[in-house]
Amino acid sequence: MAWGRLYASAFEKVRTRIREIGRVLLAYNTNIDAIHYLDGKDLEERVMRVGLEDVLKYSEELPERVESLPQLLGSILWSVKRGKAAELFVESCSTRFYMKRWGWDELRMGGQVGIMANLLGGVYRVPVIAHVPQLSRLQTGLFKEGPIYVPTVMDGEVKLIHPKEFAGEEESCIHFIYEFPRGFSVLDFEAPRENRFIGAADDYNTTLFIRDEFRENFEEIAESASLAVISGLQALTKENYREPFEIIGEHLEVLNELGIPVHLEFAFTPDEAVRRAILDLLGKFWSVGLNEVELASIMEVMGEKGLAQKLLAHDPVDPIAVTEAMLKLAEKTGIRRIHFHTYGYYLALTDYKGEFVRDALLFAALAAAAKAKLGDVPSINEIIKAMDIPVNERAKPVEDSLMREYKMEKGISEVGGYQLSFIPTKIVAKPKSTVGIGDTISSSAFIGEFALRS
Ligand code: 8BR
Ligand code: 8BR
Ligand code: GLC
Repeated sequence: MAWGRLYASAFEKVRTRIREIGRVLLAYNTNIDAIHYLDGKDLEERVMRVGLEDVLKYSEELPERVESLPQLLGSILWSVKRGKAAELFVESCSTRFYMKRWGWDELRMGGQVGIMANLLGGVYRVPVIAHVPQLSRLQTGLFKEGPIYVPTVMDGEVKLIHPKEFAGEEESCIHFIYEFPRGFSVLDFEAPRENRFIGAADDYNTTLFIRDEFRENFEEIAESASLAVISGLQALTKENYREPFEIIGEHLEVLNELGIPVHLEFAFTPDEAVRRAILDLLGKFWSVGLNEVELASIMEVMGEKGLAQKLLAHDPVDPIAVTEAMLKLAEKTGIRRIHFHTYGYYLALTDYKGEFVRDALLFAALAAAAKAKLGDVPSINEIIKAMDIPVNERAKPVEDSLMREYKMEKGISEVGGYQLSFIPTKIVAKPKSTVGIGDTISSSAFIGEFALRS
């Protein structure tokens, strides 16, 4: 398959049309990511000072939340040991203070909304309205220039302003991101792949706090949008999810009445009750974006344990199992588009047809490669440069298997009345960091698709 040519033409098509899609509404989670690239010797010394035995306990099993230093350091080791991501709420003030003093190498825009706002508004120049739970100086300073707006109420009227123009001074919601490369070693552990542990010193996004301006004027704010992306449900628990879910349900009703397609960015949601509640809500979304761990976690609450296991059994993930799972999810919920991404390839299942679905995935893979390489997507030019990264060889057997099973041609086939679109991605050999690549992929593909429809 001549993927190089398809990549080049998809990019050109999306680029020339991307500004025509109108405004995108982004809600709800925005925070500050304080990125700390771990140093093995430093981490080891800290573990010893806090007490090896206490720390190791948590490297075996994650605590539910971080309330002490052994829990913080143990959770970091849990991630390193497995090469897996994890994110926990940090409750204790003294641990938050410890993380602050430990420091960071870089402050970056964080949260699905923040990352997407900077990418869509700051790079693609697509106007966005973002929900930012707390507008501190530090937070507003991380927004790029461009058509990025937050609603504010002045003299009883809703006004859209760039976050940097926000006059107040609110709290900083800081997520400490402890990143490590593949092969990173500490004590007896060696990381099988690059990843991160996130400690969230944040009382707003973690409970899905929604600002008054948004709650009281949602209809008016939504009316000016043509697309919406919702995210930030992942940190809720069975104790606190009911109230925010009621508001989200109301917001979805407004968006659906206005005919605005809504994408849900599904991040890893440890609480099963919350996952079930999300599943019940999925039918109100046009589209959902997720990775293999997230798809498996949904299959589990749907009672599809065997399929869930299959999704986690192979590397690269078996695309036939993924397709089966996507079909089950689409049929159960009625959602129109499911976008699956994993290391090496993406799949999209849609109840509509056309090459534009695949082309939007290709565009997204270029943006993802730029994000992996630099940690941020600074400009469209950096996305063009990603064209030079070769298409990933690991995806070849995946493509062969889809061609055999579903007679796929040029990345497109028909399965059970749906269109299945596939692309092999570009993989950056030494990524700068791992956080936020998923958001870059999902938002680029979703809005890219609508750019190509317009
Ligand atoms: P990646 O490592 O491929 O990014 O996949 C997400 C992983 O995050 C899953 O394997 C899941 O185990 C882990 N994870 C996250 Br995120 N938060 C977690 C949590 N609070 N508890 C357990 N695992 C978590
Ligand atoms: P999640 O955090 O939602 O799992 O998204 C991460 C996605 O980033 C993966 O599914 C994979 O497609 C992509 N990715 C990763 Br991880 N490392 C990458 C790399 N080095 N180059 C390009 N894409 C990468
Ligand atoms: C989660 C984290 C946030 C990070 C984002 C990246 O929302 O809480 O810190 O920036 O994921 O995807």
